[in-house]
Amino acid sequence: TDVPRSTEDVRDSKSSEIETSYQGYEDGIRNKLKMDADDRPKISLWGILKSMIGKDMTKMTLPVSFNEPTSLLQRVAEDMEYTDLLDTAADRQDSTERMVYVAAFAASEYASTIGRVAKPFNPLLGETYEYVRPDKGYRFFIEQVSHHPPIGAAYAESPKWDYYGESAVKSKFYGKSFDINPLGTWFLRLRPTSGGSELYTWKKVTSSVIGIITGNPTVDNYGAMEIKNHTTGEVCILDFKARGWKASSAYQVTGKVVDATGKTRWSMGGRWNDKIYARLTPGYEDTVTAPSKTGRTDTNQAFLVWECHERPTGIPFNLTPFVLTLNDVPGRLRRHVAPTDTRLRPDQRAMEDGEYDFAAEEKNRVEEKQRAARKQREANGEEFVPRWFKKGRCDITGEEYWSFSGEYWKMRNEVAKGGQWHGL
Ligand code: CLR
Repeated sequence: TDVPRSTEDVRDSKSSEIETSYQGYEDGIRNKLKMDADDRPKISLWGILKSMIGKDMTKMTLPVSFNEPTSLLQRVAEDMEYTDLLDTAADRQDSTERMVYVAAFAASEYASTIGRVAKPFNPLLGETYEYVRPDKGYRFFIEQVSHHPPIGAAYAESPKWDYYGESAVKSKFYGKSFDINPLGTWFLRLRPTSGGSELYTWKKVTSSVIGIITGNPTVDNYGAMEIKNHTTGEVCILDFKARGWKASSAYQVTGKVVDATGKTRWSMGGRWNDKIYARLTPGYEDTVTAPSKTGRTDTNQAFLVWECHERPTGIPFNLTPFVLTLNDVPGRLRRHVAPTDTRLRPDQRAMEDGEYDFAAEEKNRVEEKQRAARKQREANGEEFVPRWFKKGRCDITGEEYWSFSGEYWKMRNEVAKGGQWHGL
């Protein structure tokens, strides 16, 4: 029989499980790439793309110099840059205040899209990527579970929360803009300090490359994001304004947190490339009692919820300091990651080291190998089965999702003791 466990017990057992995955990460994070500047040939995007109007990204063959040395799996791991917002959310007493921090987390990942007009490497079927941060107390894992259409299934966990979902995008080049529509739902299981657990869901907004024809390509993110707390019935609506003709609308985001009875409790606003603030709706001051550690004193004053990390210029490919930690493979880590890990891809490594011709050659080679494997599967009448995720249905929202058993981390522990990766 299942004895209901206290939030504290769940947090404790999560914490000791996650700690077993710290092996290999003892050397800390890197703060630079091997090369100091990328000297990719500057080619006009429009010159290459003009013949591809109407196509989606999977049907475009572009020179490797349009790539950046990340994979789409690692672009999903970029969501992890501001997980401290989730830790803070869990510590807040009031559920509408928790929502403010969860919403800021959902918006925070867009800051790093600026200046990144480049194609991430397309993950191979069955490719995996793990990222563990002992200093932050979380572990992240993702597997490419489908190639056509490309789908990644991700699962991140920490004592105070689990964050999981499907990364699948529909893209289309319209000539004027190149639009990327994320389709999957993201789930957040929060374990508040005050007890119990809450389920939040949301979908990501549209990313778009604009200014292609004028030779000034820029990434914009726009659309409405609805973040639902299924446990309390509270909702946050965030509206990312499309960059219009006026410079003043660039990066703007506004929003509100609405309680289960439809009353607005918080208004939110700011810029997704910089800062996001929240202000309590007058009349609800008494509901939020816990003193906020963000320095908010007067409840009627807007307070800073999130601030973008510094963005030093001059990092190759316009990467951010967080992103450049993702593809690092320090000596001690190499023997811990699965043989399918992105960090071991020779083409992406070559790109990172500025060896563009070799990157192109290797990219061709691994993609050919993947094509041959698919033909072989078809000939045998077999279908690809994801190794670490299974399709399930969320019993709260009724939606399909990718369920993760945690087996990846268990096998990783076995490998550390001298075992072998198997079933890959
Ligand atoms: C946006 C946030 C989502 C995950 C995600 C998936 C696809 C990414 C997109 C993000 C950002 C923009 C992106 C896109 C794939 C291609 C596109 C990187 C990270 C770039 C800007 C397109 C470049 C155009 C080429 C023709 C050079 O959670």
